[in-house]
Amino acid sequence: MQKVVAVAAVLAVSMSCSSTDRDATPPPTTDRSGPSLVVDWSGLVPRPTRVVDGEGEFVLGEGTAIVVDADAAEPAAGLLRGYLADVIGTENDATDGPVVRFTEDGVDHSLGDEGYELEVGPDGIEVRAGHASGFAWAVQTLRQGLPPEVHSGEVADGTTVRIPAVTVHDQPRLEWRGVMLDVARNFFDVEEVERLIDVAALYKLNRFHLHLTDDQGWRIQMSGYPELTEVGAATRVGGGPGGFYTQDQYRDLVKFAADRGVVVVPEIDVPGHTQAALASVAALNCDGVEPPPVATNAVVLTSSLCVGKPEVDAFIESVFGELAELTPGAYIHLGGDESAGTPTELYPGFVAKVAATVRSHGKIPIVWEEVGGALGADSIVQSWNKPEGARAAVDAGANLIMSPAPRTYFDMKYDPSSALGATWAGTIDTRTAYEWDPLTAIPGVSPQQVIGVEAALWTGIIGSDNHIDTPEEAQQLLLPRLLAPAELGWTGSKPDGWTDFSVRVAGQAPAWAALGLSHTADPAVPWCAPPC
Ligand code: TNX
Repeated sequence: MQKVVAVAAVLAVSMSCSSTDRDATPPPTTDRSGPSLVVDWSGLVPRPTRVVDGEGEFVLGEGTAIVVDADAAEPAAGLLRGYLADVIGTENDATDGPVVRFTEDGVDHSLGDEGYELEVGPDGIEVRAGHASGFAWAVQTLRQGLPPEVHSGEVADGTTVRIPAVTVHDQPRLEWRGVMLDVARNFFDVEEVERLIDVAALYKLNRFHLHLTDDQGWRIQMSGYPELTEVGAATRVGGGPGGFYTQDQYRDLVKFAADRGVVVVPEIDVPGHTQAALASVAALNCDGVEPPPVATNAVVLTSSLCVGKPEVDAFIESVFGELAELTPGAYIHLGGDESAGTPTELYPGFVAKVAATVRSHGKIPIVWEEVGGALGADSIVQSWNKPEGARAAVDAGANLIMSPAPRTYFDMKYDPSSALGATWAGTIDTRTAYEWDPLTAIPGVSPQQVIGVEAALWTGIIGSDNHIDTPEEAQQLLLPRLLAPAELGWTGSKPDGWTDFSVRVAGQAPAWAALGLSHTADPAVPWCAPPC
């Protein structure tokens, strides 16, 4: 089925500090009279697998149609339409003129689920992929070049965009490219989370891990236990107001992400990090009488569900069952970290039982490294601190996600002079976040068992009175550093790659400003002087 979804389009694509052609004269290949913008393909983050320059250019403007030949491309084409909304003119159903065409025809199947080809020639743009996520990433490649005016909706009428002919052939190196947001210590509303999911998608990160529960908050509505959000969502670190996602809001978040090629990975952390649950549901405590209050300080406590109690088993079945039902993605994270309050002899059996519950609902269990080899094959272990847990996990047949704190914990300060952030895992500037390789980070672990990399934004700053409670602070801690794991996961790093990478990172700043995103002016990055 062929559908024409758009219309007069002005796609403005301009990249990097060196792109200064905004005010260039109109292109010779068109008689359109408005201003023209020029695309520069050199600054993409992550760098695509292969970019081959072609001859000539495509001039995009009023009258350009977006044609969808593949059902799998509908969400991506819809997004492109949205990105261009402020510059698209009247409806155009004509397919005989210049088009941006989404098609599965002629796709190179070796590109896998996430790969795509983007071919720009004088007559139009063809986007080829075999799956929805490939189309999604192709659109983000196009979008990433949009000049600030287009992101902010400040394009003059009649603008055209000259896109140099190119063929981009692109696919990721690693299947798991994630970012975690701790919404338990500090709550972020749906709009704020969607904004961060959108940033993740812009850099082709394909997993958004929501740390939904902890000592300081329970953030997802559960119909079996309404107390969890009535009591457990009331507050946040520092004692300010809390919040939670209704099931409908959670479904919306998941859909928002899915349309962008991003899978939401929800985490309910058990048996430790559970004081918000213990405060809400008295029966989860061993004494069952006097539950502790929800924590409001940024410390890791020794809370634990009362492992072995039938009420705890019923709770696990209910909340993980409900979460699985709400979550179309393949994964559920069950935490398992820092459970100092759980009797050591009961801990491995308990996490194995929770993992069995997750599997019985058709999902793949993910755990933090403390669980080690307790779950065996068909599980994923997230390594953050000590190599022993990761080694035990791979010995037992599990796969690894690499989140080493000194490289990926973006609640750390950029440098010792940073106002915001912790230092327990050191300081992490963008270069430190870039110059390592997830595949070889743990000696003795085979690269085949490392499925990817994930950055983490914890929002209670351990060992400090300050904490992250505004969206701007979260953005400042993520940008620019988040681009490092994005590049490592998609392209990989070269030992001498920092200079090239850092220039491309610097070139993103105007887009962030236009999108209303804050960032940190990390001195490690060669920011260009405006206008750039
Ligand atoms: C460790 S990593 C934690 C979190 C803290 C974080 C602070 C992990 C599984 N647990 O509970 O918020 O450090 O950096």
